[in-house]
Order: sequence, then structure tokens, then C-alpha cells
Amino acid sequence: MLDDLKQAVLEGEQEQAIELTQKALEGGTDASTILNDALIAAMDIVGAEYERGDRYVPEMLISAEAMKGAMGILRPKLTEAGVKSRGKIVLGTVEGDLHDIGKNLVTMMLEGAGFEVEDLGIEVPAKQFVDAVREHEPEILGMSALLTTTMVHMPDVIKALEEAGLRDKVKVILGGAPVTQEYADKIGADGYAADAASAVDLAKRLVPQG
Ligand code: B1M
Repeated sequence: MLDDLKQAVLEGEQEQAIELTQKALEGGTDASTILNDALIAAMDIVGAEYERGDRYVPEMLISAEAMKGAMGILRPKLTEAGVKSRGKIVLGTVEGDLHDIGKNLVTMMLEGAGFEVEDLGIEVPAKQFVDAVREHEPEILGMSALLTTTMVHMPDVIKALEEAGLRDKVKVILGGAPVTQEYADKIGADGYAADAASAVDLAKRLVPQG
């Protein structure tokens, strides 16, 4: 079943991906197993094929859409553990960047861990991050970037927070494939997470419970 689901995502068959995700859940497969062993595994292959030149952008996109469809089914299962808010997090993909699968996963996992997440979406300019921090007063601001050409907007957001007098009111965390702990340290962020599970650990460390 998981192999079939992986194949459906690879081929960009969204309807089939949704159906197989539903069946796997009904058959008792754990939501995080479906996520890791079928969906993320498929996207890793998609990425490798794209790097080798065996897959083009439109084919990458239909796989991403299939994964999104399946994630719509998984979302309630991944988040149902969350009961009472552990803290507020404002999250978004930085300016110029429309990759949101990883960010959406991070959102789901954080919600699953009991955080209240205000997701600003994709291509979020510095001003919008700052306005959201002012409006929602979150404990954490999270930024995601998947491109080496867009991660450079992360320091702009930190600078804009400083200029708005809000930098000491919020912890800033970063993630996304090209981002590293060294980069986070260099630009003065409070933390970096390599994947969604580590993002949850990091958020819990930065916002200790009650
Ligand atoms: Co794009 N793309 N893409 N793409 N794409 C990459 C990122 C790339 C590495 C592919 C490659 O060349 N091998 C490459 C970037 C090269 C670089 O800069 N180093 C690339 C490129 C070049 C591009 C375009 C420029 C292609 C073009 O048009 N010529 C273009 C840019 C568009 C733009 O943003 N302006 C583009 C477009 C697209 C699609 C639209 C087709 C689609 C995105 C659809 C969508 O997101 N809605 C797409 C996809 C799907 C990919 C790959 C194949 C998969 C990304 C993904 O979803 N991974 C990707 C190659 C790859 O990564 N293997 C690639 C699965 C996801 C679960 O992982 O996003 O890494 P990830 O998220 C992880 C962690 O990074 C972390 O946790 C997540 C879950 O574990 N994380 C955080 C992420 N954010 C976090 C935030 C945190 C903490 C952790 O705290 C706040």
C-alpha cells in the first residue's frame, strides 16, 4: 500500500494518492509512517530525478500537488494530538519563494505538538512578517526558504524586526533545505531545524511549558 502511494505521488496521481492515503489510515497505518515512508520518500526521489535532469518543473509540480492532496487527509491525524495551546508561532516562506510543502509539514507538526500556528503562506515580504508579529504577539517567528536565492531575505526580516523594536519580543527560527545552523548563527537567529520533527523540539526548547 505504501509503495503504491509512493508511486502515485511520483506519477502525480492526486486522486489515487488521496484514496490510498485514506485506505492506509483505515488499514491502521500510522499517519507519520505514511508521511515519512511514502510521501516524503517520493518527494526525495522527485528531487533526485530533477537534479539528474530526468524530471522537469511541471512534473515536479504535479507530484507536489499529489503530495498536498494526500497531506490534506493526513493533516487531522497528525494534529489531533494537540489539545491546549503551548504557545503561538507565526510562520511563512520568505519573499520570492513559493515552496511550501516543507513549511506546511512543519506547521502540521507544530500544531500536532499543541502550538497555535499563524501560517502567512508563501512569498512573505519582511513587512508582512513584522506586521504579523505586532498583531499576533507570537513567542516564535519561523521562516522557511528552499532556494539559495531567497534565503538571503531572512536577515532582512531580522533587521526589520530590530527596526520595529520587536526583535527581543520574539524568538526567530529558520529552516529549509539550503539553510544551516551556521547560517542561522551568522544572521543572529535563535534557532535552526533540519526537519519538521526537529522544528517541534526546537520550539519546545524555546517555549518551555508552563
Ligand atoms: Co523547486 N527547487 N524550484 N519546486 N523544488 C528545489 C528546492 C531544488 C533543490 C531542486 C533541485 O535543483 N535539486 C532547487 C533549489 C536549488 C537551490 O536554490 N539550491 C529548486 C529550484 C531551482 C526551483 C525553481 C527555481 C525551478 C525553476 O523554475 N527553474 C522554482 C522556484 C520557484 C520559486 O520558489 N520562486 C521551483 C519550483 C518548484 C515547484 C513549484 C515545481 C515545486 C514546489 C511546490 C510547492 O512547494 N508547493 C518544487 C519542488 C516540489 C521542489 C523539490 C523537488 C521538493 C521540495 C519539497 O517539497 N521537499 C526540491 C528538491 C528537493 O528538496 N529534493 C526543489 C519535501 C519537503 C518535505 O522538504 O521543503 O526541504 P523541505 O522541508 C523540510 C525541511 O527543509 C524542513 O522541514 C521540512 C520537513 O521535514 N523545513 C523547516 C522547511 N522549512 C522549515 C522551517 C522551519 C524548520 C524546518 O522553521 C521555521
